[in-house]
Order: sequence, then C-alpha cells, then structure tokens
Amino acid sequence: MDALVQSIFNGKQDFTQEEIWHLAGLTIDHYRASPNVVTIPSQNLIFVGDLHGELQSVLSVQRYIEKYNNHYFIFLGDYADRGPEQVETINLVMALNLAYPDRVLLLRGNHESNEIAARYGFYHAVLREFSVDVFKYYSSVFEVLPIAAYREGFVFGCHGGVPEGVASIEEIQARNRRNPNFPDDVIFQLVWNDPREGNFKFYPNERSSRARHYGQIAFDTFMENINAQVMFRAHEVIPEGYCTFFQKRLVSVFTATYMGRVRPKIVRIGSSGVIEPLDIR
Ligand SMILES: [Mn+2]
Repeated sequence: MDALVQSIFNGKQDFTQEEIWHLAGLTIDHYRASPNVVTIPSQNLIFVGDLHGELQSVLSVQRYIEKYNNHYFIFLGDYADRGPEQVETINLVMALNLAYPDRVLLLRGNHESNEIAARYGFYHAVLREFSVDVFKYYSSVFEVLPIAAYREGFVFGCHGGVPEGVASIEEIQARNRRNPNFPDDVIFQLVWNDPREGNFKFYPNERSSRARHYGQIAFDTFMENINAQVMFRAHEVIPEGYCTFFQKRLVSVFTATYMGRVRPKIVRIGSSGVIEPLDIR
C-alpha cells in the first residue's frame, strides 16, 4: 500500500499541499478510465450516503469495511461541504478507496462540483488551510468520479436517481461527465433528482430548474428498462438515516448527522435481496 494512504488509514489528519496532490493523483489514476456506470462485482453490498464533512461518520464506515470483509462498499457521493472536517473527510474517503481498490467504489454526488463547492463551504475550507491549487486537485478528482453503479438483474445506485428520457445503461455511458460541473442534463439529473411517492412520471423539482422529481411510473419504467430490482440513492436528509420508496424497491440513505438532525446509517443488501440498515457511530 502507498505510504501516504497507509498513514491516513492509520489516522493521519494533518496534510501538506504535496500530500493532497499525491492522494488526488492516485485517485484520478484509479478512475481516469472508468465508465460513467461501473459494474458491481459482488452481491454483498453496503451503500454509504452523504458524508458532508463529518469525519466521525467515515471513521465508522472504515470499521464496517474491516468487519464486513466480504462486502463491496459503494459511496454515493457528497463527501465535503457543510460539515466540520471537510478536508479530512474527503481525504480519508480517498484513502479507503486506495487501500481497498477492489472493495470500495466512490461515486460522484451533486456536491462534487466547483459551483456547488464554492457555495456550500468546501472551496473556502480548502482556501483557509491551503490554496486555489489544492482546490484544483480536488476538482480534478470530481471530474473523474463515476456517476452510477450497476449489477444486471440486481441493483442500480447513484446519488440522486432516475433521469428523464433515459431508457438504457448505454445511454448513460454515452454521456460526458468530464467537467468540474454538470453541463450534461442526464448526468445532472442522476445526481440531483429526488423520488416522490405517486403515480406520475416526472414533475419539476424546487432544488433547480434542471432537476426533477420522479414518481412511481418513471421509477418502474426505468427499472424494467435497465433490468434492476432495487435502487440505492442518497441526497436527501432523512431523520432516521434511511427510508424506502416505491414498495421498498428504492432505498434512500444518509450517513451524516447533519448537525444532529439525522441518526446516520449505511444500508446492506445481500444476495437474498434483504435490505438491512446499519447504525453507524
Ligand atoms: Mn446531494
């Protein structure tokens, strides 16, 4: 294992500009050639929701990675912004990925964006401690992170959920994610859209003129088209840390406390399809 990755894995929390450059470079090398939708290699899965700069949440996830050593961990994005330890949190997330490259997958959330990071704290947190150059290293990581994870006949996972006007995995693969923001509408909706119960397809989402709410009809159609049974997503603050939609076929998970408003969770699914929320901390 890389010496820097090892030291972060063992608890290092102070970083130099050069160390962040090194860590970001390793992460970029890891994802540079990844497709937008990554194939999940296992049926034993644990999904991690929004972390938003809460180091205690990632430290707890790290213990689960060691304990559930035959499980594949999918982080659904939103690593920094808002919380108290943003640099430390995203650095540990990258280190966990590099320590377990075959068992950890990092997806991109809507906060892995220059525009959003400038508005919700990460950009300024990096500038307080480091420099614009260091923010550019992180921004280069944002650009390469994959958008979704998929196992045919089983699960689909992404930060937000069902995009409008998409009927296949191939259509998502054909999009270009390589931008520090989200100019592509399909990529944008995959990380921004929210589910709402109801027998409808899509309606406008107050979060953004480019975002949608997706209902039962849109969800069922998408899942049939791509051949998946269960979808996992994050992106919304849920007091219990976890909830389901659409006859329990959509799981929404949140892994930060969000200033004490959430009892944070991660969610496990095994080959039997049983869904098990796990308390962290
Ligand atoms: Mn989000």
